[in-house]
Amino acid sequence: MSVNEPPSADDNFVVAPLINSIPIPTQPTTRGGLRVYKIVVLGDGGVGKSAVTLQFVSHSFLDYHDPTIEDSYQQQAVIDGEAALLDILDTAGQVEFTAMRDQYMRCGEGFMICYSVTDRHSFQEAIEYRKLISRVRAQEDIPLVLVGNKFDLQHQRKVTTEEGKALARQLGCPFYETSAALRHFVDDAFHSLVRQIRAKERPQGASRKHSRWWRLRSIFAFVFRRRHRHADHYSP
Ligand SMILES: Nc1nc2c(ncn2[C@@H]2O[C@H](COP(=O)(O)OP(=O)(O)O)[C@@H](O)[C@H]2O)c(=O)[nH]1
Ligand SMILES: [Mg+2]
Repeated sequence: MSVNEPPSADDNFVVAPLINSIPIPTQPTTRGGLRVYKIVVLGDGGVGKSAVTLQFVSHSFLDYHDPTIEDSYQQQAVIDGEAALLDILDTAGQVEFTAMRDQYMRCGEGFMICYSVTDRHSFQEAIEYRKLISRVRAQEDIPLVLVGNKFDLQHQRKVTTEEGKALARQLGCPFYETSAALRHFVDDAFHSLVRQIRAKERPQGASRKHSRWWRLRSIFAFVFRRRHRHADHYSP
């Protein structure tokens, strides 16, 4: 994983006041003409963070994924007619605060907080992950989505849909019950984050739609990148 690498030269950085001296990117990153959206997937171990991420990027469901592996994945998508490159960090480990976690919390533009509908403790911990984000990005309006995964396991359900909705209301974010196994609502959850990041960037009162030329250009970049795909990594 490359979250500890120094910022790339073409990024524009300022020093975060008061919190500490790790720089926060101030300008959106682009790669190969595509806007890069840095997404961080958080949640207790075993809730399906890796399964949801891998379903999104590779359309496959793995029965087992090493729970200690923390890695990043890139996936291109056209969302609302606009191409995007999602740079997704699938985290591993506990909610405890570490220097490395602090760093990617600073660099993430959108956060997916996952729990499993079959595991009440993971649901209770979701709020702790929200606090973890607030600890680093206290003053910011952070794009966030709450995901209750494993909704295919109805007979093992311990958290109701209503409880999930109520927590999402409390957190002020969209809510999806997903199934990584069935690939239900996985795209919706990631796309929702990209939409929130875009909405945040759009100047107040600006038109929702880009010009036809801009959209064509972004889709062209999408197709071009597909052909010339190379291994990139999550970079702050
Ligand atoms: N039935 C079902 N099992 C799932 C789902 N998502 C993950 N799992 C299983 O739950 C276990 C933990 O998933 P994993 O992605 O490794 O969890 P992580 O520790 O949060 O990354 C694995 O055995 C997965 O196959 C789901 O939506 N439905
Ligand atoms: Mg995992």
